[in-house]
Amino acid sequence: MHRILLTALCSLVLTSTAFAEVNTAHPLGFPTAIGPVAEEITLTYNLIFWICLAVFAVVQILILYAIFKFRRSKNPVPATFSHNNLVEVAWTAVPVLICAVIAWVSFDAMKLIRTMPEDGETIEAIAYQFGWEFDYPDYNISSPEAEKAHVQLSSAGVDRYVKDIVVPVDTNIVMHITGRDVIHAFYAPDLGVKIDAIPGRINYAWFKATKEGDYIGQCAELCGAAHGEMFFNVKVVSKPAYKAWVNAQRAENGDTPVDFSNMPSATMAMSK
Ligand SMILES: [Cu+2]
Repeated sequence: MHRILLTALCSLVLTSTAFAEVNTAHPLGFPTAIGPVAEEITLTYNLIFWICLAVFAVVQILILYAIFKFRRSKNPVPATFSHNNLVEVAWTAVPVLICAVIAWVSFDAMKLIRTMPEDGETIEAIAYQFGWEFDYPDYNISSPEAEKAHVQLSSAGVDRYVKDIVVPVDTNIVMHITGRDVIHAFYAPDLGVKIDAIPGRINYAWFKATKEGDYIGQCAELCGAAHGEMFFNVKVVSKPAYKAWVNAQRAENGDTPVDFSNMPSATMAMSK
């Protein structure tokens, strides 16, 4: 018993110091949701969490009540009944109802997450051992190689070069995700995206970042020795900054600048 308590205490101390050291960790709940997909996931999670908590509280109260009310000292003769129709119907109907609500909310969220928007930007993510390639097929450009470690990661003790996926704010981004060698996973927690990158098939995911900033992502499928270093950064910039970035990248490749005012709506909804 002592040993169990000691182990529990040690792990508690260790986890709390770990949280204190790595300020990117979120000890209570999910990271702040950025955009509709992440918000929907967080809402669904929180709803289920509060239902679980309510069920836990009701069951514990009933147990304590029964222990007290039906204690042997006050009830020397055991009760003789074995059924109670009302209680049995209630403990069947209430869980069925709870499950129905959870199913409804979950499928609703799934519909939003799995339905790719028709407008917006398309970006291809190709995972490999051990890094990422991000291509913009509509502009014939790729994310350039990173030249320095990302500040959010280096502050957490990870000295690793990280590629940026540059995306415009308030725009639907449709990701086409695949792998080159083994199975990886594209995971950007703040944006609510997590999907496997599988060689030989393309998986789809979308997000819409509603706030400019840097959002660290990483591979979330054990893929080999340096799996833990497969970070990337989703860099959300203003629409004008994004357009300038696209054209600067194209200029480096020797391509003509894109005239964004003439883009077909299926490719680019940014002028709206
Ligand atoms: Cu990996």
